[in-house]
Amino acid sequence: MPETAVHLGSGKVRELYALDEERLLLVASDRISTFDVVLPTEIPDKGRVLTGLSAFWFARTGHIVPNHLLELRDDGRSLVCRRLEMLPVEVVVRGYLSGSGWKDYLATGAVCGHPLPAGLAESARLPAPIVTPATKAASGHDENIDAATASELVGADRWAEAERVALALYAFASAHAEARGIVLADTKFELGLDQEGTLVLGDEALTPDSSRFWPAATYAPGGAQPSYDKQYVRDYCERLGWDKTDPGPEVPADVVAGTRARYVEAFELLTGLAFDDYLADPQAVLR
Ligand code: Q0Z
Repeated sequence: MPETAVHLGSGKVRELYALDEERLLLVASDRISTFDVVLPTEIPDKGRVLTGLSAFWFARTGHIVPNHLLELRDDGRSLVCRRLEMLPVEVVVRGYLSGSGWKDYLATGAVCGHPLPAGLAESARLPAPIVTPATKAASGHDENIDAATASELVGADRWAEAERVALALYAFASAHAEARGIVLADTKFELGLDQEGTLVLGDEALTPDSSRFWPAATYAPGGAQPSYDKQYVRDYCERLGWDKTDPGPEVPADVVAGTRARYVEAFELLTGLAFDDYLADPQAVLR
């Protein structure tokens, strides 16, 4: 009997379906967003790269926290997942000073209530990684909150557990990435509870869409860092002089090819697997 999937929602670049009461299907498209706008041009296999990377990390971090992965489908772009009760707080771990963290630091000398030494440069490595919770605001954008607010939202003990798990995941993944030439500057985890009330890692994890990946070879604090994956697209958009409002521009074939190559390179460096081998047999990433 074929399964019927009920569409539950769309993210900017992903689709979510219900398979039954207990199982969801997460499908990663080849859509790409930049400056918060989804572009009309797709990056071939981008969804497979992100799905393969998520599955790779889920298969290797079960000793830190259980996760929602039940099955990686043979299309290489969809994950069958356990349905969780997601926490209303996103758990961001930052090892470097970038994005909203850098803005917060400039304004207050702290990031989401974590006091930091004076005189840090943009993109500087932090003395130690910090957890900065966020909530999905009504605008759809993430809104940074402090730890006290996160504790109120999920309970102090649960928040302490989420922080501990997120820091352990970041320590594991950032060491793996840095040894392979990729700086994992920061990353966002989405955690949920299973039917027994156990904390479980959900959504996508440690992908370039949920993280900042920087090339280690050119890392230089003192300014913004190029993105490992999206820099060609961003540079093209800047050269065009697009005003960064919807709709975004079509992207030419050479920029698409260069961007696809960067996604594939990140996949191959992090997994140690040839991307063609993933396409031929996605399950290879789980072994
Ligand atoms: C993930 C999202 C997407 C739109 C809900 N295991 C889970 N249990 C319950 N809920 C979720 C998950 Cl992963 C869940 N999202 C984010 C993903 C499209 C929104 F592909 N929303």
